Amino acid sequence: MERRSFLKMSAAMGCAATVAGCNSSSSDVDVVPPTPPVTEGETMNWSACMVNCGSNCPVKVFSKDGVITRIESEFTTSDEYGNHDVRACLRGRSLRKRVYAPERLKYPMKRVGPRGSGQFERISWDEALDTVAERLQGIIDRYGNESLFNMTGTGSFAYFKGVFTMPQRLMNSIGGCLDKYGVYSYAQLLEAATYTFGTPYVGLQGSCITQIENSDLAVFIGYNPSEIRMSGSGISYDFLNIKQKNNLRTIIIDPRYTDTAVGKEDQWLPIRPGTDAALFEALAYEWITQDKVDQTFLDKYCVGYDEKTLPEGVGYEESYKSYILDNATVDDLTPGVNAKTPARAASITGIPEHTIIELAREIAVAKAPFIHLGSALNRQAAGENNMRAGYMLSILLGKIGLPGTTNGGQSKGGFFYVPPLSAGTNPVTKQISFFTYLQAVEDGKNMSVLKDGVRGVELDENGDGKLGTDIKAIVNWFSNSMVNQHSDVNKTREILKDESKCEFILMVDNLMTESAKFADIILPDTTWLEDEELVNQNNVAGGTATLIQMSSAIEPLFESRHSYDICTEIAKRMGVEQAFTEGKTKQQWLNEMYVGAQAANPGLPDREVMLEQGIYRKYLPHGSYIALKGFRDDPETNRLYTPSGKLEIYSSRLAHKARTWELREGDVISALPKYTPTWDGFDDGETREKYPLQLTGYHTKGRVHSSYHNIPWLREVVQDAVWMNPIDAQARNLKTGDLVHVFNDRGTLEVEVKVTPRIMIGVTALGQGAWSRFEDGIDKGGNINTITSQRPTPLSKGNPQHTNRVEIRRA
Ligand SMILES: Nc1nc2c(c(=O)[nH]1)N[C@H]1C(S)=C(S)[C@@H](COP(=O)(O)OP(=O)(O)OC[C@H]3O[C@@H](n4cnc5c(=O)[nH]c(N)nc54)[C@H](O)[C@@H]3O)O[C@H]1N2
Ligand SMILES: Nc1nc2c(c(=O)[nH]1)N[C@H]1C(S)=C(S)[C@@H](COP(=O)(O)OP(=O)(O)OC[C@H]3O[C@@H](n4cnc5c(=O)[nH]c(N)nc54)[C@H](O)[C@@H]3O)O[C@H]1N2
Ligand code: SF4
Ligand SMILES: [Mo]
Repeated sequence: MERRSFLKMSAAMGCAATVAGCNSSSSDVDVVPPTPPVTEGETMNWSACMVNCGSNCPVKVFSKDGVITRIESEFTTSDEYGNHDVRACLRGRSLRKRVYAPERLKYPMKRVGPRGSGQFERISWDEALDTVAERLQGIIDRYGNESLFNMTGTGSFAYFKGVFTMPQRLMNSIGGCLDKYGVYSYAQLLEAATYTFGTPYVGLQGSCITQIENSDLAVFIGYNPSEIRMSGSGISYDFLNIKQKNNLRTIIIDPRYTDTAVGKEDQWLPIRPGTDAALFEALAYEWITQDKVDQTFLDKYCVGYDEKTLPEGVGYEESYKSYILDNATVDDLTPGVNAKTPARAASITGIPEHTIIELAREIAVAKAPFIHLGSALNRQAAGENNMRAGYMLSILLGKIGLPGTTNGGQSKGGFFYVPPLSAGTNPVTKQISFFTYLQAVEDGKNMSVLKDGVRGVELDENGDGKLGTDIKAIVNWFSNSMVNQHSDVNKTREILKDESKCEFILMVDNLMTESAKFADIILPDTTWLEDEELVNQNNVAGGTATLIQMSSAIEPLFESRHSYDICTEIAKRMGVEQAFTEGKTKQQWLNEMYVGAQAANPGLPDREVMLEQGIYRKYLPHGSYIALKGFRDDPETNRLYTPSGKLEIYSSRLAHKARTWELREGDVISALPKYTPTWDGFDDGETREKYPLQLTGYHTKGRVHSSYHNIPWLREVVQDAVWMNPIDAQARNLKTGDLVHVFNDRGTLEVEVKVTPRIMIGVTALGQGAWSRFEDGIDKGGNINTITSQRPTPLSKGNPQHTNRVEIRRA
């Protein structure tokens, strides 16, 4: 995000975004900010925005008489690239509105009407905490700890009161809870990376975005940093600066002409959602038939490209090369009728054949193509195969582990380590995929390894085993995923309404969300601006690493309490206070964390100094990472964690799963990465008749998931509307601003339509995260999850939330 637009945007929102006090520092390290401008009687505290966008931007919070008066962003540097401020985006700058929102939870409450009716009554903290402890203990006594589920969301990316720490520590202290694997962001790509590169993390450790300095071609596929990594330490800022400086050629492949593209791209290739793997196969076809693949690299570093590196007993016809060419023997290289030609890809993807041929040529001649696959590709019905097929691009050309290249993983940035509060160990080993939690509420007992991807259970001679337990209680912290952010809201509501299934639901949040309405007990937590924390940006943000020492700007509002105190009180009532607190106060833990951060980051000033200074910042403190460089340099010493130690194009482990797993009709697990047509996909003839439009989701700059949706400023700045091509709109007699119904068999939502050539014909798109608001069965809040499906993906059992078909008509 460019500085000027930041200022414009904040001005539009009435923020006092002055550049006052902007004095430059001679070095790019450890900048000490000038004394902030404080008016008579006002105090200033450093705080941060801690939603899950990857940035955790610092903000200055001004207050007077215990009331927040304004929020400002960081303005302390020369602002030259590399020594630039980590400025908050439009959302962080509206934080005051979040603290004082009318939806703010004020007191503990208990449900008084039917579950989901939204009827609650104020109760005392003692009554609320006693009830929580009694209900959890009762359920543990009756069904065991494995019937508890911790629905952790991503609402607070801190290391003390944070998504991976405090609630799980409480759960572990009381004997554990049913474990889960996967996350909404990356479930399918973590699996794809595991089979290709050996560990899930490699999928999250693409090269540092600043490697584009050394690249001559950036290809962003389903990747839109200008909206999803927006801050001063966000990837889009690095991208824009380096692109401008080096005139870096950029190709964007996305059904939408995105903010990353607008006016900056060299080429935009609109593609039908869910069909990227077909495009990748056509590129492979071009490279193989024109002898552009790096055969030496494929022979030395990979398994399964051709007959030379296939596992023993596997014939050439099962190699990647044979799959692409559709030929049966090594010697006959004439492509068969099922060869993965550009003409075939054109009919699937909607990208013209000659454009695909030209794209193949351009990537092949680039010295260092930086090919970034966005996680949008993984949030699809065949997400695992989309990602594995995409990893093939860098692999086939041998453009991996070299300056200017990446491995298709999520781009990293700069990063300071903060030792988190330990969550401890979960005594329960049984795991389900996070996305199948409602199945576990309905009939967890019968969920199995081979059918549902259950892990950590005892196996029979066939390698199968049952979960043997249902979820009976759900605790929610930092999360709106129980209802709003999960697929198929109507179905979710029906299942959760039934108190005989899930018997107890606890919600700890700041706001009365759609998920909170389904709680039995609601507890109000403090907000970030009332908390003290030491936080960093997490490492999918940009090149500038930051640490922020937050301090409480105001006293906790109403009766809200910090999660540490809430957890301690619950632990006390359940007889495990010592296990949870280890006898330490909140302040002692925070002090300890600070000492740990200092040990990990020599040069970090003392805490007292940081309380004044707020930010500790450095551009690329650990240099600019190149994905898989170690492996490239020395593949023997730095073997990958795959069974072969190499990049596995052909995976024997997947071949085994393909034979043994019980899949739903149409689902595919394959040893090789393959384009697989899916339910509700472009080529799903069954639903295409009834629902002619594809609908994909995206992460909009108007909010982060459901966070910030309730800020009227942001609703004015970013229109919530379903994007539609003028040709599709004309056929339906619609114009921009018309209120429409978007529907399929799962539900109906109401939003405005935005008619724009920025989206391809036959495809529509809606920003995810709007708060559902049902009236007469129609979601007038416009939440895309009213029409998404709970059907899990084949391998990771993850969320296919970008795969949808709908019809749209005037409301
Ligand atoms: N402002 C904002 N920023 C965020 C978030 C947010 O909610 N709001 N969420 C954060 C989180 S937790 C995450 S996981 C990341 C998500 O990051 P991503 O998953 O990368 O983000 P998306 O917006 O879902 O998708 C990126 C782009 O892919 C396009 N797309 C959709 N389907 C397809 C497809 O099939 N093929 C291709 N080629 N393109 C497709 C979309 O139009 C969009 O422009 O963003 C993070 N940043
Ligand atoms: N259709 C569709 N659905 C999606 C996606 C998609 O692309 N399409 N994206 C998915 C992805 S990638 C993700 S990561 C998930 C995100 O889904 P969630 O992790 O549920 O994220 P949010 O919706 O931001 O909800 C965070 C909640 O945390 C609360 N919170 C914030 N700070 C605090 C605090 O200090 N204390 C407490 N107790 N609570 C706090 C907020 O008020 C909010 O209710 O959504 C997923 N859902
Ligand atoms: S939403 Fe992200 S980019 Fe915006 S202020 Fe918050 S942390 Fe920064
Ligand atoms: Mo995410």
